[in-house]
Order: sequence, then C-alpha cells, then structure tokens
Amino acid sequence: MPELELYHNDMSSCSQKVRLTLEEKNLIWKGHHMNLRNGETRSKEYISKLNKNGVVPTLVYGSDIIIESTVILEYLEDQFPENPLRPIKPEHKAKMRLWNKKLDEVLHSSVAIISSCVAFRYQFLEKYNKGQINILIDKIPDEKRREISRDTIFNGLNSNFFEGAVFEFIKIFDELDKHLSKFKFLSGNNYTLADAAYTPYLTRFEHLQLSFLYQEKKYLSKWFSMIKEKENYKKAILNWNNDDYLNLMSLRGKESIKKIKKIISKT
Ligand SMILES: N[C@@H](CCC(=O)N[C@@H](CS)C(=O)NCC(=O)O)C(=O)O
Repeated sequence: MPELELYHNDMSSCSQKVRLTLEEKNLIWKGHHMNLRNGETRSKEYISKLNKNGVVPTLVYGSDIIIESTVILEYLEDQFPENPLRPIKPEHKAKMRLWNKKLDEVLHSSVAIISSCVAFRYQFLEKYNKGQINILIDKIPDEKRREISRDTIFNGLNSNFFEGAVFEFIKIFDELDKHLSKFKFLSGNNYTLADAAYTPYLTRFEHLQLSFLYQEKKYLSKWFSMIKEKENYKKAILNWNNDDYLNLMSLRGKESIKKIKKIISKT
C-alpha cells in the first residue's frame, strides 16, 4: 500500500482540518512541514509539481496528488471508508456539504484576512523590508490573493477587507449556534467532515483572544468544548501548536479587541 503524505503547516487552519480527519480515521501518515513565511509553498517546484495555488495542504497517495482541503477530506473518506465521517442520510450529507461550501467560498478567506490583519502581518513586517515583502507577495499565483495579502500586511486593522471578514464570522457564529441548538454535531448527531472542518476556525479565534465573539453562543460553545476533548484535537492541533505563533496571536490579538468591538457595535 502506498504511504499517505501530507504537505502541511503546524498552524494552518486548512492543514489542521486535514490532520483532524486523518487522526479521526486512525490513518498513518507522513508529514512534510512547510514554512509559510519564507515563500516555500510559492516555489516554482512546489507550484508546478504539487499545488498550483502555492498553498498547503497537499495530499499525496501513490500517484494521486490532491489539493484543496475540502476535496482532500472527501478523498480520504472515499479512499478509506473505515471510521466513516460522512453522514448516511442524504439531508445530513447535504448539510455537511453546505457548511463546507460556505467555508470554501467565504470563511476561509475571511479568517486568513483577520489573522493577517491582526497578527500574521508582523511575521513579515518584523523580518523583511517592504521590497522583500512585495517580492514574496508577487509569487502568489492568484491576483485577488495578491491584492488581499498586500492590503492586509501593509494596512493591518485598517485594511479594506477587515470589517467585512469580521461580519462574516458574526453571521456564521449565529447560524452555527442556531443549528447546534437542535443537533449535537454540524450535520446530524455524529461527528462528520464538517465538524473537523470548522474546528480550526474556532481555534483560531481562541488563539487570537477573540473567542468573546462566540462565547455567549451557548450551543456553539458547548459544541466546541466537546470537540476539544476529543483525541483527534490533541493529536492534530494541540501537539502541533507553535509557541511563536501562539505568543504573537495572543499579544496582537489583545490589541485588536477595541477595534473589533467597535465594528460589531455597528450590527
Ligand atoms: N482553499 C484552499 C486554501 C489553502 C490555503 O489558503 N492555505 C494557506 C494556509 S491555511 C496557505 O498555504 N497559505 C500560504 C500562502 O498563501 O503562501 C484549501 O482549502 O486547501
């Protein structure tokens, strides 16, 4: 049997969601850790051979090279049906896919914007000069992502993208809470790919000291507490936590609270 190989990063939300799934399914895998701050995923070689978007995660299994975290989760489920994480009932399956669609279409880029504006921008600003940062940004294959990256790194909390990204999470936390008042998990009453997929996003807000945005949502908070007790959370998230990232997110996150409270007061 071929070996499962994952190109990933310790703190990347898309990598966390794949690791959660690998661990929940009890799969053995080999990791290739990628540095996201020195352009490693934007090298010509990585882009041409493994991931045309220049990002993690990328899963390799034999001759299959799979990109896009949601697609990777579905691929794992198809390739390794044991310990299933896709619900049986069609309506639950549809719900799982709807949650994941929302993540792919809006929420992932929103969390990337928030994280960059609040904290990750300093990983560039403190290490590189403006010219060097622009060279790194120019290696991003997609034009829109280049624009967002430039704006969030150079303008931080004043980025044009920041406020909209915060609002997306205000809305989704509400929606998740309403759903979880009726169901134990995100698609029915069993843990599925949707639960794995959303876990890193709540985790990111916690790391950024911004969990006050969902803490009063009783059902969502209860779900997240339950999720954090799971063995896969320990193996896929806690064991990979990077103190440099955690310290930065905690320090800079606290500095952003005032601005975020001002934004949400407009709702
Ligand atoms: N839609 C993609 C998004 C992947 C993505 O944005 N990955 C981030 C980490 S979570 C990344 O590699 N960023 C590095 C970079 O942009 O250079 C997926 O779901 O796999």
